[in-house]
Amino acid sequence: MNAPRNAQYRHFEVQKIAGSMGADITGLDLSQEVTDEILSEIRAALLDNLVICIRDQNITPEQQLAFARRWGDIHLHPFMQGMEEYPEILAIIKRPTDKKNFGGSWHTDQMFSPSPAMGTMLYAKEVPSAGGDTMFANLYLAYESLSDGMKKIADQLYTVCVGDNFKQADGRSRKDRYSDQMTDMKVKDPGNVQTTSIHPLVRTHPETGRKALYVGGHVQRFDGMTDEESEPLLNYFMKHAVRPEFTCRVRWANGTLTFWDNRCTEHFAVNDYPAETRIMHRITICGDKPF
Ligand SMILES: O=C(O)CCC(=O)C(=O)O
Ligand SMILES: [Fe+2]
Repeated sequence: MNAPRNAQYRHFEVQKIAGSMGADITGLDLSQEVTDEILSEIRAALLDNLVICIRDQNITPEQQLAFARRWGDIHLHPFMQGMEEYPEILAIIKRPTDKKNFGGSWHTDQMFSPSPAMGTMLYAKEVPSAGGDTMFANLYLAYESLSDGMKKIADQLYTVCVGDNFKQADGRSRKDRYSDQMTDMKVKDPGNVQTTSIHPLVRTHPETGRKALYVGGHVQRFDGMTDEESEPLLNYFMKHAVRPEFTCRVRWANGTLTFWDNRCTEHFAVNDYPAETRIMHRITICGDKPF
């Protein structure tokens, strides 16, 4: 469980940002060599806090990629075009004229893939003067707080997760929605990459062994049930998972690198900065098949 504030970390300071999850890390410089010892301490901070905000960084795309590769292979987004010079980095850009933002609903990354992203690393290049925060929810607490009766039901369910055409999108494809709403985000054809997958609703975190209620906006329905049959219970789980006491809210500054664990969290990028620009550099790390 969560460590007492700052107790076990030798290489940097860790300060929790909410009661249930999330921590700021200061005193770490990712432009310098990250030794195995430092890396294992960062891993401990991530597993304890689920979302870590490494503050005050000044790193190049190469340095961000090198740090990301320490965690595993880079996961390429099947629908989104990476940066021209760095295809493994997705520039998340919202311009003052864009009405929508990327990630503006509760979801966990690449849940539609057979092996969804283990983690996502977002590096803030340009943030609005206020707003543009990202909210997170702790899916361990979402599961652990269910009654024994509801846990038994949840334990048996599997979700059908779909990468395009989510229900909230009025049946419009990503390409259609994004091209007129997010001018600088380029959608690509996923080709033959699998973008619909079935996962257990309750997944076990491969490193901590804790169970999490693995829900997010990509879930279309429960396996073996119709959309209509799934809806009431799915709505319940979606709403329950983001109860305020399970969440934290990350306030960005230029140079913040936030790394989150998609295996036990979901997130929501808040779209509350209509006339400003926000630019992030995003790298996702490959994950395992949920069990
Ligand atoms: O821009 C953000 O704060 C998060 C966007 C998002 O959902 C993601 O990068 O996975
Ligand atoms: Fe996301």
